[in-house]
Amino acid sequence: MAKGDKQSPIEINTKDVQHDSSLGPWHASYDPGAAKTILNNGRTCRVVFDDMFDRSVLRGGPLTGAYRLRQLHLHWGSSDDHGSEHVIDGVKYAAELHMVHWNPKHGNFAGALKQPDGVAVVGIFLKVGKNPKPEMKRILAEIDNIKTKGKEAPFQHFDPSILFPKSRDYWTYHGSFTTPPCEECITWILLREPIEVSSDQMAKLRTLSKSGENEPVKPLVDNWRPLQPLKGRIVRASFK
Ligand code: SG7
Ligand code: ZN
Repeated sequence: MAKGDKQSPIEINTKDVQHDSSLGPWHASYDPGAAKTILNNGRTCRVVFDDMFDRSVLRGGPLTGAYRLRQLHLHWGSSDDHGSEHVIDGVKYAAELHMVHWNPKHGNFAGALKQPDGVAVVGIFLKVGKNPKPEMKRILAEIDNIKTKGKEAPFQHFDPSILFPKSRDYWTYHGSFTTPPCEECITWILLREPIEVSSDQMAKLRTLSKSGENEPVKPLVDNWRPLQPLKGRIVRASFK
């Protein structure tokens, strides 16, 4: 599937994007009680949510119906000048946060992966700046508890909507997961406005290890997939 026609990530060239006035606003309605654990799987740092019923959902925008929040995770680089998966007009951000939701009309997550409208991922860019978002602190405070591959810690009473930037403007296109087998089941919703983090916060993320507890430390960095060809796809924007 990784060689398909709808792969992610892509570079967004803002001059080629089509404004679509039919694209409405998106709404997240998240239950802080749905957060369960945070873990290091050797490839990323992930927060997992209870998705047994419609507790935390995303609606609107390019989507039909409600999609359930399953997990969020991050991609980052070995230094502040790269790390995001999507690239905007040649600009790479220090990191990219992905909130992964699935369409419950397909029964379960595994079923949703097989459908073109199965999954919706909200992507938020993290930019290094002077006014870091305090909301990232909760996640970063747990890094020391999940240093090595396979470590997991409780992560409860967390509303991930605190991580959204002020503006709800977004770009949207149809693409894939960025890890094998790269199923082409994702409606990407990429937020135009990045959130700010500090260089120290980025450094903290890079202290995670992709090796296990009793193995030599291998820094978990550069967990982003390279850009994939657009192959005629049109990226739409919710804004002018
Ligand atoms: C991260 O990104 C993990 C994966 C995720 C993958 O490596 O969060 O999740 C698990 C359960 O390992 O893959 C199927 C899936 O969610 C790709 O997600 S992404 O396309 O949003 N980057
Ligand atoms: Zn991702």
